[in-house]
Amino acid sequence: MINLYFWNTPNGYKPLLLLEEAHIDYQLHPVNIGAEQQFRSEFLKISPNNKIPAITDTEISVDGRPLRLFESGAILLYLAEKSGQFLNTDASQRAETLQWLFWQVGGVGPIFGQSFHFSLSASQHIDYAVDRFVNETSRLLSVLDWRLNDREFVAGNYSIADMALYPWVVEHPSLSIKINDYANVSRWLDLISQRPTVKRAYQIGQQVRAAAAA
Ligand SMILES: N[C@@H](CCC(=O)N[C@@H](CS)C(=O)NCC(=O)O)C(=O)O
Repeated sequence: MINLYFWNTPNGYKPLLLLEEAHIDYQLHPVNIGAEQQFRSEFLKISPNNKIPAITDTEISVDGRPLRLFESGAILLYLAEKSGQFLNTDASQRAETLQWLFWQVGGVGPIFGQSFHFSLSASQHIDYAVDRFVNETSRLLSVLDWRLNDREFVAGNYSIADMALYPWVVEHPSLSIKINDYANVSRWLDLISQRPTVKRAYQIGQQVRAAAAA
């Protein structure tokens, strides 16, 4: 069984989308990062970088303990290989999927993250920082829009590359970005948001947040 250490943030949703979609047996463990639970010693043993998401796999023993993994890209890759789903085994399609997965973890995640930070939560408003990160976010959306021009999903069928990108891109309303300028991205967002497993993952995330607030 997989234990998922989760909070309802874009990075948290990535493995939840895959666990739901692949019907993998899992148990969810909320880690309220707003309440600094990511710094608890038990969690740091699993995720020494003090960030969600993280997983353990009780079916795989490493040094006598369940396998522990942090970093959302590594988790997606591990779970896709474990389940044999959402990562094409054909060498060229697999490479393309991983290319877009790495593009997300190395580019979209950090840049969107800084855009949200400087637009919404920084203690001071810094025009330079907002412009720099929102402009780069727009450029990344143009790249995604180009990629989606002649295809439904980022690489072949719905894959871990889409699952990595969707939770970040779907947060666009918080930024001063006009998503209608990216018609292919808009279509892709609509398509993914209609998947029952995606709806379910977001319901679970909202329930986790609501339970913590109660
Ligand atoms: N590169 C990491 C980033 C994870 C990350 O930034 N997680 C955030 C939530 S989206 C977090 O746990 N922040 C808590 C903290 O920094 O203390 C990944 O892809 O898993």
